[in-house]
Amino acid sequence: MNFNVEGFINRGVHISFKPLNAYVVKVLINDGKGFQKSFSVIHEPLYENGGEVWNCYLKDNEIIVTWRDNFVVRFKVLNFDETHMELLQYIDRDDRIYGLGEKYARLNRRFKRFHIWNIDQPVHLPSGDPMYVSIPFYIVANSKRSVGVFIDYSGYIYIDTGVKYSDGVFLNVRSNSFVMYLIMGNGIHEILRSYSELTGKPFMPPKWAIGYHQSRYSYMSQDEVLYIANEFRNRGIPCDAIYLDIHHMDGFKIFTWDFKNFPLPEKLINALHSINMKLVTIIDIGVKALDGYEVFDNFNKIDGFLKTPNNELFLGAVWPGLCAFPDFLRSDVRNLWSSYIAKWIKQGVDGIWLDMNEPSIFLMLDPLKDIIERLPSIISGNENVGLSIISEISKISTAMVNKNVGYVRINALHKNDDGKIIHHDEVHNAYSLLENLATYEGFKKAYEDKRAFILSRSGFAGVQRFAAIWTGDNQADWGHMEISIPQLLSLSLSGIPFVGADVGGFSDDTDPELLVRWHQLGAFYPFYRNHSDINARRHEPWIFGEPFETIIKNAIKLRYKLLPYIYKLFIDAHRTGLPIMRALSIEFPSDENCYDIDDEFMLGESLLIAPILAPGIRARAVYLPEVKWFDYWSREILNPGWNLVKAPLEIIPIFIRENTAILTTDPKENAYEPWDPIRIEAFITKKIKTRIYDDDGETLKYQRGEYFETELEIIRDNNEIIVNTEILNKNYKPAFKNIELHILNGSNIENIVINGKKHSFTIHEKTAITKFTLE
Ligand code: MIG
Repeated sequence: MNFNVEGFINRGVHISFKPLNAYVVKVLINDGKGFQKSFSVIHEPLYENGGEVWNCYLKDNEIIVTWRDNFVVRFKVLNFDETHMELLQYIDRDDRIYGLGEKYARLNRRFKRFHIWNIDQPVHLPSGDPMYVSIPFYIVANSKRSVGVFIDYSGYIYIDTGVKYSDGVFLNVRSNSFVMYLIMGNGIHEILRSYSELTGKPFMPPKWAIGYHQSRYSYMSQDEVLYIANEFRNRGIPCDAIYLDIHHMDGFKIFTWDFKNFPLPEKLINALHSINMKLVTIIDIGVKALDGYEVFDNFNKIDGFLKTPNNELFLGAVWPGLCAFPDFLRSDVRNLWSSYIAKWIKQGVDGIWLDMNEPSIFLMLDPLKDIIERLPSIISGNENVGLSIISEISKISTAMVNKNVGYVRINALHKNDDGKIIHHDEVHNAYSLLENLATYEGFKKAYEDKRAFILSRSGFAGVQRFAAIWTGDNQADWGHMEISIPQLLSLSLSGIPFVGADVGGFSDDTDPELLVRWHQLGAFYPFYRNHSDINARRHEPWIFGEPFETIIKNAIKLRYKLLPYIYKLFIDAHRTGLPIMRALSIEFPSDENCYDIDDEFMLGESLLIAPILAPGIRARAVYLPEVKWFDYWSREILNPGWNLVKAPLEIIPIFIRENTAILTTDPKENAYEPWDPIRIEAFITKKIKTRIYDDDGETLKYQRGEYFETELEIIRDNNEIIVNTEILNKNYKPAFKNIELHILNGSNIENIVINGKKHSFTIHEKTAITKFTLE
């Protein structure tokens, strides 16, 4: 076997291979002039062994990698110079491509062109690429093998998945050297596990962060915030957090309060906490460039902002007017930022919402000056002056970039900790990642032992370590609700499990049916938040009255009912990097019918969700893979294949997979009140292995072993159920005392034995129910 090989191909491209373990091989590529170490997101160094499974070599300008003798990856180096490298990866006719983070595209990303470059993209359309989050990681998969490709480069990358070459992935990396990781494994699960070892495991959120959240751009005063929060309690609609958008600030200056409308922030926070409601406030990335504004002055004092090539402050217009941008590449800048975050949350603010962090700059000042200087020539002899000015200006804004443009350069300079000047071009996509890191550190500074909650719009590979991601400014549109599924599935397939889209739609006006259907779908998003734009009608759950309010309330309650199951998925994601929301194809890799399905999805391994995605629809076709499924509403058992399932307005079709169980509880008004009892709802024909997990839901004590975990094995032998439990860890005393076992297909059960003891049970509507406790 060959490893640690290196050599030259294509008249000067230098390649070296370094197998890191049995699943990951590192490929270093440069133009022959030496390797230039750039910013890297690689989190945990992988141990170096297991190279025996790899065979890497160079042949005819090609990079060839085999794994366990059979799986082959082939790349050809097409072109290169000191500014870029072009590669072609050969793929098979039946390959699909998954991943690439947040895109307006379906689950299978093949036959498209994408820009890897973070942009403020409120135009959610196929032509509106790129978007806020770009992840240069994709998985090529067919029924025989899957391979993950991760390019550890934070500058611009162009990826063409089948337009230029229909049997290839064409990559154009705008650098003369970069590192690529090839990840192999038996199936996508294994690949995602290695990817998360490379880029970092997802953070574990506090329990309240996985409840329902209410937001609006903006709740304009503390009275309004309290009114909304109290409405939830008065109406008995569960809710865990309320959000303050930019109007809580004084002139949109970050880390300030507008004391006119929010005169007593501390009182507001206490009042919210007294009704078990958390507060999340927005923080934009730009700092108003204003002498005398403390935040600006303090970053300036450490020379902590991005500079122009002339070594002046790099300035751009955002909400507060002209802003400067912290240089998060530097640890002293991150340190100052995290101190501000710490001070801010010490007031009692529970979570931080990071917006505009691509960074979004409406107009960049230097290029604007340049346009103004060139105006005479732009105008002279021009028939449509307005249009040509607008077209010039569109090039100096980092918002709303069209796919044909794809890339807007921010001509600014960073300095790293070694004092080296680094152009923003090289680290653009990592800018928000580093802001997230600094914000996360702020939480640690404020409360050493408390879990952080950050919601971020922009991100890069590795952002899962710090934040949840939402998909930005969607619209109150059925199509946008539908596309949210492949968007979130793809983020999940890119290592980021804690994801959601604005429920109800951000901009434009929602309607009752859309709001209902979106709440039903959102109940299964890992991140569940209702948010709306300043110009859109408001859409809190009660806004359209009955019957919609009750239906929405029930959707939210369904979420709270499922919290023990969802929380277990979060700890699994935290431990292993596995997604919470999963494409059917990763749960059923050998069922080819699933490959492109993205209007259904799995939540964990047990639940299949088939949302209603158009108005007036009261039934839908649902594809059920491979096994039998238990219809949660009709309580019937369905066969695999295509089924027509009823879906009146009150119902979102959901199904429990054969030989799995979900964990439920009685919904409370918030997510962290004790879950008691815990119900194991099992659809069993043979055998189930499952776990119950709990911890205090807010501290990091679980990292020191203070959690509760039990493994359960449930075996069915015709009319008999045998349960064996094994306590794996009980260093935390869970709140629940009672466990209920519900055998959903239990009409003929005659005997239930738990840990060797016979238990009495009742049968209610085909479900056999018994109670037990764990000692
Ligand atoms: O350009 O802060 O995506 O959620 O409400 C608009 C105002 C700026 C964009 C975010 C949106 C937020 C809004 N922000």
